[in-house]
Amino acid sequence: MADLQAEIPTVESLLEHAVDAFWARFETNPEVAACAPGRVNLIGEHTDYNDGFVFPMALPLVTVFVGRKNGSTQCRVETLSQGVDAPTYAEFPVPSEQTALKPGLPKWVNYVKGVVANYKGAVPGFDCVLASSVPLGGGVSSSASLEVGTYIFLDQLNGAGENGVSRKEKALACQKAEHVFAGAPCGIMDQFISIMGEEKHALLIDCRSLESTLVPLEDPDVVVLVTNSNVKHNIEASEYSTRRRQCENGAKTLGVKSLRDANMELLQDQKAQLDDVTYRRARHVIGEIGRTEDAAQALRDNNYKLFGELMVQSHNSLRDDFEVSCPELDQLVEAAMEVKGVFGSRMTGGGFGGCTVTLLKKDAVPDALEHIKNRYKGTPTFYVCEASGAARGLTL
Ligand code: GAF
Repeated sequence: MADLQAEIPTVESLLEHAVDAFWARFETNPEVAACAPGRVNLIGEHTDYNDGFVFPMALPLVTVFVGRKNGSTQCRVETLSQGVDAPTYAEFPVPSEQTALKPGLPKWVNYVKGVVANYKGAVPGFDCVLASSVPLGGGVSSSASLEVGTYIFLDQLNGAGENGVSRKEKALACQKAEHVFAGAPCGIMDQFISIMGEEKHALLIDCRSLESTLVPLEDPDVVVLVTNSNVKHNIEASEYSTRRRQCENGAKTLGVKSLRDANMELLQDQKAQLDDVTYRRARHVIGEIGRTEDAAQALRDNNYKLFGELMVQSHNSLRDDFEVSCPELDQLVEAAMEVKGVFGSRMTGGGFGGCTVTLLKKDAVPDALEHIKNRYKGTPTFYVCEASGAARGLTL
């Protein structure tokens, strides 16, 4: 049933909305525009901060920026996103030796401010309006799309081009912004895919070397379904830091730099040295890194059956060993797996709410949506997504 799918606004319609709001707020027209996508991770969860592999794709859900230099030393930003903390308009000074930027309120502007503070180049005073179709708190990287979009918007203000700074460096600057200005000790996956993704491809990222490989994802008979549980349990932030610490402790006890350097043999050998929780955290990460490489190969081989099996193994491991799932995500995955034509399904992102990702035959979509909607106790939102393009400047 096609109408169960959420409509994904086009970049053009978001742009139009932002331009109208810019005029209403600043009584002039914007001169530059940029956008950056959210992402869905197909497999490879909680592996990025363990130097492992991840396998995300960029989504057609994006954050759009329009604006212009304002000739002052102030950055003035309005968001059109629903559900952010008030006020939706904020100002802060261009950073200088005298004025270092600090995080504050409203929270949403910290992502913009953090990137301004970490931008590799001169930041002019600017006026800006942003509009987003990436669901907030949905586990599909609304924050990374905000950060990366800010970076590319600043590039556009400065006359576009790469400005001698590589896309990887930009991703790292955005990750730092999130660490320092949002207090979230995230890995590199979300910023990296937002700035490096490509249409019709998933991206296998080695989070140690930051080398990445594009893998085609364009079979007309197979689709990626993102299902938002529309719940967010607020233990996520503290649990994320706890998981990072547990992984670091596990690696230390195993005598390796990071869990990327461990394997199942070493883990079994050293089992007696680890408490049960650390053992299970390490087992998830070691298994998940292997599954991610295998899944990328399965996709290259068009072996969707194997890919789907790896997705389910990933979900079970995140649920039982890493303990970052929740009843809502488990229910969505179980319901999806009951539908004929579904290859695999799993939670995606940090966990404790947000979205699941499901790989299925295109002609199974109507049954899948109907069945999941009926089985899920909450209200899901469905997005049938194609792998989409990276952050970029837009023409007004
Ligand atoms: C969040 C983080 F931001 C990512 O870096 C990653 O660790 C993910 O959770 C879990 O795989 O999205």
